[in-house]
Amino acid sequence: MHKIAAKAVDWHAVREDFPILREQAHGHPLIYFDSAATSQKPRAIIDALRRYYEHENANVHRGLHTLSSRATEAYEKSRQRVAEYVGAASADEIIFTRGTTESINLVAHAWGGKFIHEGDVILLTEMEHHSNLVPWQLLAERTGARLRFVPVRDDGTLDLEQLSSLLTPELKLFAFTHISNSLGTINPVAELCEKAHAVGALTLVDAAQSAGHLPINVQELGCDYLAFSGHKMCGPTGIGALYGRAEVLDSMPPWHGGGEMIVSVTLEKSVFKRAPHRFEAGTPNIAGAIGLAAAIDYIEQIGRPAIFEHDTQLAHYAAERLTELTGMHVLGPTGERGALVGFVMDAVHPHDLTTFADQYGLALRGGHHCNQPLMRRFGVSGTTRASFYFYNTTEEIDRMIEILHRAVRFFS
Ligand code: C6P
Repeated sequence: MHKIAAKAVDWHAVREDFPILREQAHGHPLIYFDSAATSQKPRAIIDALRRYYEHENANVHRGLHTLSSRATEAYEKSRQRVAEYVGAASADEIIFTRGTTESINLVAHAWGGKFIHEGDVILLTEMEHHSNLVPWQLLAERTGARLRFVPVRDDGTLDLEQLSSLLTPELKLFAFTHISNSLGTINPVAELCEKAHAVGALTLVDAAQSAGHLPINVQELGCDYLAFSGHKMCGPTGIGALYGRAEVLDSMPPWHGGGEMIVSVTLEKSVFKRAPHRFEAGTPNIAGAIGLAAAIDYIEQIGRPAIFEHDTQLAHYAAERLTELTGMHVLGPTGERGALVGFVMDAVHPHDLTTFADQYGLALRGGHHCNQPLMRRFGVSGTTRASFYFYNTTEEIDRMIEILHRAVRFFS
C-alpha cells in the first residue's frame, strides 16, 4: 500500500503558496498544527473562487443563458475531477455534500431508511469520529438495528482478531475510518472491505483524514461508499463528497426533497432523477465544488505519494521528539501513522496546554476531538493533538518541542 514512488518537491516553495502562513499570532510567527481540523488554502484555490464569482456565477442545471451554462459546465467538470481523484468508475458515483458528516448522514438516511430493519447489525469501530457514530445511533433508534464495535488495542490499532466473530449474517454495513483523527492509525481498508463483503455486508469508509493525504482508489479498495470533506484537503469549507458504487446508489431513495432532484412533479407525487442528482436537492454549493476541484488540481500537481511521505515523516519525527519530554504519553501506533500525533502530558491539561502554546503562535488542538468513546477507551478526557500537512516543516516541530518544554516548566 502507498508504495508509488514520490517525486522530489521543493516544500519551501510550496509553503509560499499559502498566504495565511505569513500571519503572526501573539507576536510570533504562526505555526499551524491543526490541519486535521481544517487545512489552510493555497492562493490557487482562493483565486479559483474569485474567478468563479467574477466570470461564471449563476445557478446550475436551470438557466439557458451563457453564465448558467458556464456554471453548470464548471460544476459538472468538478464532479468528474472528484471521480478521477478517488478512482470512481463514473462521475455519476459522486454526490456533492457539505462534507464527511453530511455524506455519512445521507447514507444513514437514504440507504439505512430503506435497507435497515430491526435486528440488523451495523459494525463500527471504537475509534470512530462522532460523525461516523451518531448517525448510526440515530438509525438504530429509528429501526431497532444493533450497533457493534471492533475494539481498539492499546497500540491504537484495530483488534482484528475480534473481527471474525463480528462478521455475522445479520451484518449489513461495516463503516470505519481510514485514518483515525486522534490516533493517526491507518486502517487496512481493502482487507476490511473484503472481509465485510464475504458476509454480504456493504462498506463505508470515512476518508476525512486520508483524502488529502494519500492516493485513494475506491475500486482498488473495494468500498461501497467513501465520504470526505474538501476543507481538510486545501478546499473551501461547506463542500465534500460521497462516493457510492453505482449499483448501490441506484437502489437508494432520495433523502432531501426539493428542486433539481426531480424529473416531474404533480401535487401528489414526484418522479426523481437518477444518482447523483437525486441526492442533491436545491441549489448546490457551486463555488465550493469548483474550489474542491481546484484543490484536487493543486494536490495532484504536488502528488499524493510525495505528500504522504512528507506528512508521515513529520508525524514520526514529532512522535519521536515528544518522547524527550518528561511525563509524556504519545497515543497511536509506532509503525505506519497518518499526519498527526496525539499526546497526553502529566503536567498539564490539554486545554491549558493548547492555550499556553497559542501564546507562542503555535496552533494545537486540545480536547476529545469528537472521539469521546475513544478517549474513554484510553482513560483520558482529552488529548493534545499536533496535525501536519505538506506546508509544515521539521523546524516548526523543533519549535513545538521547545514550547512544550517551557510548558512543563511553567505548569510544574
Ligand atoms: N475531524 C478534527 O479531527 P466534517 O466536520 O464533516 O468536515 O468532518 C467530520 C469528520 C469525520 N471523520 C473524521 C475522521 C474526522 O476527523 C472528521 C473531522 C475534525 O479536528 C473536527 S472534530
